[in-house]
Amino acid sequence: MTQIDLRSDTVTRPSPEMRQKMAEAEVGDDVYGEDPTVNRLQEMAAELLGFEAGLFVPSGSMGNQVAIWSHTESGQEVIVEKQSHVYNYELGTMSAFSGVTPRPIPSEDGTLDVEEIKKEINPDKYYLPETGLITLENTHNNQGGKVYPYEGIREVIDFADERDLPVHLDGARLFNASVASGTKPSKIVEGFSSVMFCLSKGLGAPVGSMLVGSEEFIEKALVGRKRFGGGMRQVGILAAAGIYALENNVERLAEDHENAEKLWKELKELGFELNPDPVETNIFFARTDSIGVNAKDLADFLKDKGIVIGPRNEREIRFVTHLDVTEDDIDQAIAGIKDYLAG
Ligand code: TLP
Repeated sequence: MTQIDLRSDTVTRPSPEMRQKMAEAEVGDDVYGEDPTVNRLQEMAAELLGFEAGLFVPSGSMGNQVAIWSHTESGQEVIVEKQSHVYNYELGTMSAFSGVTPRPIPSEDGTLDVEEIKKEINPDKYYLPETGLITLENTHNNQGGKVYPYEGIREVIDFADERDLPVHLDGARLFNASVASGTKPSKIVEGFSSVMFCLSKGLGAPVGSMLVGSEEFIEKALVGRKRFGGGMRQVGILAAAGIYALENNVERLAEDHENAEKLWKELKELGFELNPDPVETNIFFARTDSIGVNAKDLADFLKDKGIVIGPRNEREIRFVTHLDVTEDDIDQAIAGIKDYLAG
């Protein structure tokens, strides 16, 4: 039975057309910088976002962590939003591998208030840790795919410029933010010191993320990637999937957003408490205790119908749409949830 998988946009499978491009890819040893397909993808990503250079990395986590390693020195602090992926789901790697401490700032909606950032930067005293980097996340996973407002980004970047601080963007779902807001990706990322975005989420590639920045930054990141065990060889077969994804799967993210909205509206009518309200991109969270439903029981019920959802605990489910979920699949998921509630 084919499954309707609403757990994450990481579950997408490469399409026959993408596989064809992968099979035909020209390859070489990328540790020697000799894989023409990887080189093409790196140039393409850099150009698309308005940066000097790009680097293909195996995962989003590695991209973020290589960026942190490249921007900071051991003993420094990194300002992060408290619900961010770099802080919560990357296993303390910034401390383990880069020797830096995260300085988390809580927020209502995943965006950082510049006044709060100011408070978290230590005065210039030799016995206090120095801030080495600020990271932002757009769209924000733990806030249900919320788009970081453009003005909010500018405020953080202007402040960081004044203090001569680098700012890294975890843009795992940058293209979702771009499509939802109608803002070019290169405009969203203007002024950042580095950006990571994922090819293997909504864009539908099987593996891989990109890091972009200045030439100097990417030279350093190349060392970091090798040190973290991410130097890859004839990896053009994966880069070809990334090129295909960038050429074919960006604009269609709008369909994922429409599907998420359809599901969101139905669940709202059924009485689920939803975050964000309204839904902005391809992710949202549904509180099931608001209607007396156990999220895990609902997940078990739907699984038997070939619908896979991701309860975080007994009270909350994350729903994510992506290119392997059609409008018809959404209708089936809604029907399944209604069946559960009726029974
Ligand atoms: N997110 C995954 C899980 O790790 C939670 C998902 O299913 O959403 N930044 C952001 C904002 C992410 O959401 C993720 C992955 C990453 C970085 C890391 O990417 P990978 O999984 O490629 O290391």
